[in-house]
Amino acid sequence: MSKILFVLNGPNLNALGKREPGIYGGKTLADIEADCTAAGAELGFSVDFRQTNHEGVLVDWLHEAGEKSVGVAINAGAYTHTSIALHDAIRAIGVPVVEVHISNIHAREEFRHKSVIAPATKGMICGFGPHSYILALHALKNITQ
Ligand code: CA2
Repeated sequence: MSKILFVLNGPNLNALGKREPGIYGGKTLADIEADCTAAGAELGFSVDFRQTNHEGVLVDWLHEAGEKSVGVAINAGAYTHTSIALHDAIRAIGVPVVEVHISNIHAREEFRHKSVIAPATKGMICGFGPHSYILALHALKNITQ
């Protein structure tokens, strides 16, 4: 049976492909899920892909990932910039977490430059559009070998 990777998505990512294509591209979250499922299978992983608009649900899913998965890719959306609860949850679990962003957060508004979860993660991939997710899966393959 394949090892499981969780790919977790935070607030407003369910709107991808419907607005702001100039920043986030034209793919929907369902398109990104299909790409992650296919790339994960090639890397030998089963991908559990989820989205929520609620901070506490992301905390619960991180804890679940700590029990059921070998690693996590997370795009925490705007909670990236605010959530000490997510920082603590990432620290609390024993599996590696890779932070993902579609846009280059450092090239945008100043309030997006700081990620409060980044110090708790193995690393961050940002700025490559939806391909950032695929790069994160490759990073997780590399660090979970
Ligand atoms: O670049 C990323 O992946 C972000 O995590 C996306 C978040 C943003 O708050 C972060 O700073 C960077 C936004 C999620 C999607 O928001 C949308 C807004 C309008 C239309 C479609 C999506």
